[in-house]
Amino acid sequence: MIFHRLFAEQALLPDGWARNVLFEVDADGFVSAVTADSPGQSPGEGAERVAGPVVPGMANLHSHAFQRVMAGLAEQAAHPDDSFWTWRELMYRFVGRLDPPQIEAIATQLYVELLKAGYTAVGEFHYLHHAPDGAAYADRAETGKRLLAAARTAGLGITLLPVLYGYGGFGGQPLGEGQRRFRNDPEGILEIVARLQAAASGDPQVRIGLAPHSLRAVTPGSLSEALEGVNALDPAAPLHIHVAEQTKEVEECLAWCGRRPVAWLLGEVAVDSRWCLVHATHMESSETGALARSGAVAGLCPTTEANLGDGLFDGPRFWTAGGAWGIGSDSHVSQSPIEELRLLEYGQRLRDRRRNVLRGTAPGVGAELFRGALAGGAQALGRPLGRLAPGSRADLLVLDPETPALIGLEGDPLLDALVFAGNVNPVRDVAVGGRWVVRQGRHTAEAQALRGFAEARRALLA
Ligand code: NGQ
Ligand code: ZN
Repeated sequence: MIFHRLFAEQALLPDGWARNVLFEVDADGFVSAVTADSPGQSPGEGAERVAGPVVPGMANLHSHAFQRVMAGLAEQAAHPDDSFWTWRELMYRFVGRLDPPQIEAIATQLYVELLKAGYTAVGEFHYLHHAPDGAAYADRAETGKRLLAAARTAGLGITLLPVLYGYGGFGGQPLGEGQRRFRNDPEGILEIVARLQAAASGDPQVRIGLAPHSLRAVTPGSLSEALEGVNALDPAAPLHIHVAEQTKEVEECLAWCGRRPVAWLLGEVAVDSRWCLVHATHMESSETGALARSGAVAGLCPTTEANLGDGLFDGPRFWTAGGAWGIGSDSHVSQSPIEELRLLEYGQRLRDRRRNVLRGTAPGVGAELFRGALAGGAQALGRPLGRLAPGSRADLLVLDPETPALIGLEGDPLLDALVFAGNVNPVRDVAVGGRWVVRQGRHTAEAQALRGFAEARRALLA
């Protein structure tokens, strides 16, 4: 049954830009048909003519939603050696104060913002499972369900990745005080996965995966036990892990096993296209090539990696090797896919003192970045996203044809301008599963979401 027909004068389809495109969307929010060069100026009856060029919605493959409430609050110099690790201490202090309704309120605000900026799906890397004293809630999946509720309220697609977090460092070191809320053994996290799968069953907007937090937070035994368990529940479940974000992690991994984190992971675990390796900042060239060949997605989070002083990904080598990649907003110092893509390229330019570094087959660098992040993001989230074709989700953006950055442009040059000059948000309307969630830059739930967020922020600052 056709639920909705949309007509766009210009749209980015899997094979390239097309004109006069008629999209048909079914009642479950999947694209059921796409017809380019649809006859005449008056398309088939009942079609809604959209106001500007249409592109697929962007995937945000890495989010810790609760960190939205502390974005911007960790920018005061405290020690001469402020670092990722001192930021993490501050983050643990915020974590200790949040209750489930606040977690939901913060996530709702974040998800509304992500939609307005052009993300239509998120990968939620969720480790804040338990009460502040470390005790499990009556429903072990309580906080995960809060995130599903926030995504539903906002209308955002979600791949929820419950996190296995068992240890405080390599070799099974005990957890610190600030990490008590994260703690699960394989059995505990698999129960959460199963409960969330049941809660999400039949919902095409939701997918459940699993995320070992990092090699710091698991042992080889707990990792393989959790992977076996999740494969029994869903053999295609997306698998995400933080890896090699900081040089200290690389040093500690070398001290523990004599190998670097990415090398260890690729050598000991069957890493394939189901996997997303988040950050993968510090790799030797052999690791970069091997990661690209594994088929896994590199989950790049440029604004957070810059904010936390991580380092720069070796883009040229990974691009040459044909690696898959996508973007995430991680700690949410930015909610804009444009800013992530731009900073990804700018970091490479600043390091290499060259221009147009992350190039693909087509000349446009912005277009290459936009397309690459659509494909890798869809892969990492394990949902049919990122392409406007039959069988995929009808998640799309209508760009504002009146925004100065885009005026007079079409096709790939429009994407170049979007990425490198889209400073005023050029996203006008957003549909997820064929339903409008943002119209003329406004989300229907934005006022309510902001009130909930303001309350949570006030409570945290009190
Ligand atoms: C996180 N964030 O899990 O929120 C981490 C910090 C850690 C980033 N890596 C904590 N950006 O890695 O131990
Ligand atoms: Zn992260």
